[in-house]
Amino acid sequence: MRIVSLAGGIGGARFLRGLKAAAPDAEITVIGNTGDDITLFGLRVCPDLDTVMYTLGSGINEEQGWGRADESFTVKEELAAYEMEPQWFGLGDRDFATHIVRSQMLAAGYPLSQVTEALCVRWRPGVRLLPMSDDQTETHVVVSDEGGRRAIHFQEWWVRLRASVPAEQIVLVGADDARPAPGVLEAIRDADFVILPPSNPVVSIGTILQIPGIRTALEEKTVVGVSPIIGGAPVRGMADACLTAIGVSTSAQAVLELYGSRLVDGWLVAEQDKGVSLDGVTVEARPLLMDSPEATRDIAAAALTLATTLQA
Ligand code: FO1
Repeated sequence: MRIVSLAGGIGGARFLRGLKAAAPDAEITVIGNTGDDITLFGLRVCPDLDTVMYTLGSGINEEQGWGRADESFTVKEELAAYEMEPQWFGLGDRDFATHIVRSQMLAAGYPLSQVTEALCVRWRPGVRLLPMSDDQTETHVVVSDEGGRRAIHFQEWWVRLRASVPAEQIVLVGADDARPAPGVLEAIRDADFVILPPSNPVVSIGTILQIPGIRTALEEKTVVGVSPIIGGAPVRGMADACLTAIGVSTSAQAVLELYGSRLVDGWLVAEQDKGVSLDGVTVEARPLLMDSPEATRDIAAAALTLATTLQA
């Protein structure tokens, strides 16, 4: 069985762990969001790719859902001693090694997809991890505060401001000129079906869908999504702030309509959202809290069962 899954940050990576447990013999290709990527201290940081790689490779800081386990922050402290900015992004010593290897390979001319493949030789995530594109794109957020109206990097809005300042616009810079990374369209074409994890529908899944060609390719496939919103609130993260920024209400119904029935064939919602419906989409209600590996595996298994049913 060949499965393709679009993944963003913490929720997506955790869901993928359940997907692997639910389909241990499947060939899983993960198309990772790179809109969160940022260059810091001359190093290219790819948060969503690293979160998937570390989570599935058992190197993740489990409580945080990002960064490495058993971390130390000596380099970060030394950079702060030199009054280097930014100091609001927590890069750990072990994590720095990943960004040094990645930056060295990128500087040598390797595309991000080959760099990611090389990093995964060590981490062995048990899935094929592809960046959505080898072309550099970045999510920037337009805000107005005492500094006036300006665009800031998504990470500054997300980490330094904790999305406390309304995002007037969320823009994927470079989207129009970006091409799907090698293997992305082929993986979608060859997949038995596609699963959309409960990742952020705007800055993770939504970002991947903005790469020209990806949404069109997905519309040809059987796609089952898992709602990231339970009972009007995101389970984790700040998807509500992102949805508000694009004028979409924070509900399982609104996210399903955002994705649309051309893209999504099946939609898993939590029991309190069982009234959700959209023509052309099979909606199924079940517990959606990924509060244990078993619960996560069961949610992924339900998505696979629904996809198999719809495929028939
Ligand atoms: N998130 C935070 O809330 N605070 C941080 O200091 C932080 C550092 C960080 C370093 C490396 C990395 O891969 C991720 C990091 N994140 C941090 C998470 C990151 O902002 C999010 O994982 C994604 O960009 C959104 O899903």
